Amino acid sequence: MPLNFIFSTFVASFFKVVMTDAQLIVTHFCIPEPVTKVAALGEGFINDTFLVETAGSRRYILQRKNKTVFPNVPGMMDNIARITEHIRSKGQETIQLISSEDGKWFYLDNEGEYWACCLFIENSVSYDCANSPGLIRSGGMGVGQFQSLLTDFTGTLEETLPGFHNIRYRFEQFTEAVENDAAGRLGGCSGADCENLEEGNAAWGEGPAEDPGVRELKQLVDEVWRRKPVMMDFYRLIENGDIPKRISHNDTKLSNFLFRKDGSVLCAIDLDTVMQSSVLYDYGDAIRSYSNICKEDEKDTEKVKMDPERFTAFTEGYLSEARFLNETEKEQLVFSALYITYEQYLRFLMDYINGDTYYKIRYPTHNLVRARAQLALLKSMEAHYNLMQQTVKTILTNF
Ligand code: GN1
Ligand code: MG
Repeated sequence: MPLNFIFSTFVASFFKVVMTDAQLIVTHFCIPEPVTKVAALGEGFINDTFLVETAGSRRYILQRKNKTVFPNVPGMMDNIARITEHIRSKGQETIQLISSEDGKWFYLDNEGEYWACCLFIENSVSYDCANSPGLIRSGGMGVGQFQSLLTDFTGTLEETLPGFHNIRYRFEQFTEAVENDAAGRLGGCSGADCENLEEGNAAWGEGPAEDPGVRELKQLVDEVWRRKPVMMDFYRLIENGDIPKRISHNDTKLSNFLFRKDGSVLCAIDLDTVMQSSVLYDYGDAIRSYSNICKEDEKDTEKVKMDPERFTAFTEGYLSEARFLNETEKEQLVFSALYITYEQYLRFLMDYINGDTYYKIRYPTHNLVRARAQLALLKSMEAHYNLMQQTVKTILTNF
């Protein structure tokens, strides 16, 4: 039986089980209208999402939160409740959580799984690919507005995902992944000496004649090490406080924002990762997502490009709203895009080496394909670095 067939049959039966659960779970939330339908929604990489239809006019979103990824779901839900309340108090649209029957922002089922529910925001559109400059500019405004609305939030937020964008921590995880080679994808016993890197190359141990897949994977690992010094230089600015900690979203890809039908931005969704960290992570992640002319998992890496026009449109929108940045933040905007694209490259590659334990995948080499595409995007950003810097300078001077 072909491997892809076995794999998709497994994915389909997995969703059937979660689906049946979802129909029962939804009854534990305070939804006043009778529920008529629960159906799987979207392509989140982490949580399982469902659209709940009712006999009334309102619809709801039900999510099973991934407790392997999020170690403290109650703390995370508390963060979301507080920040959405803050945003709503300013008259702005945001997610409206629905409480469980026992008055909590989550429901813990008998299997120990956490679920959360919120109102579906009607008359909204979401996108996976940004094609018009107007939409991209609106997206930039959306990220800037979200951050601006929270600059005066005074409480302390739970660190939902400790070390999420901390590259020092990611290097530790990556070293461990390469040395363990848990799925045998680096040749069974990687033999790599990651602690004593020379010129960015892991001293790969002698192994049997390599197949091309293993050889490519080792080259991809070396692409990570080669850039380690510059990534650490950026991260030190965060550690020493030159880049301050502010409340940020931390997962600002295009599909995590809703738009109105006229193209203007409505609000940020997927607030799981909102924490006190750097706003540059948001800007950088959004550039990674909006400026790429291809999908995140494009197979043909020749096609993957950072588009300078999209970069300009997003940056104009963002800077028109994010008026609170200090000088170091402004200077580091462009590098933050390279940093987050690199981090995402490292994370996809690491998950492939680990045997796909973190991101959901649709086919066996999905994480490898994603990693290759992110590396291609990073190289395109490196090639356009001076142009991007010039663009930011010009936009800032014109304000
Ligand atoms: C995940 O949750 P979702 O699908 O919006 C991931 C992000 C990655 C993104 C890549 C908690 O985002 O960090 O950038 O996939 N979220 C988490 O598409 O790891
Ligand atoms: Mg998410």
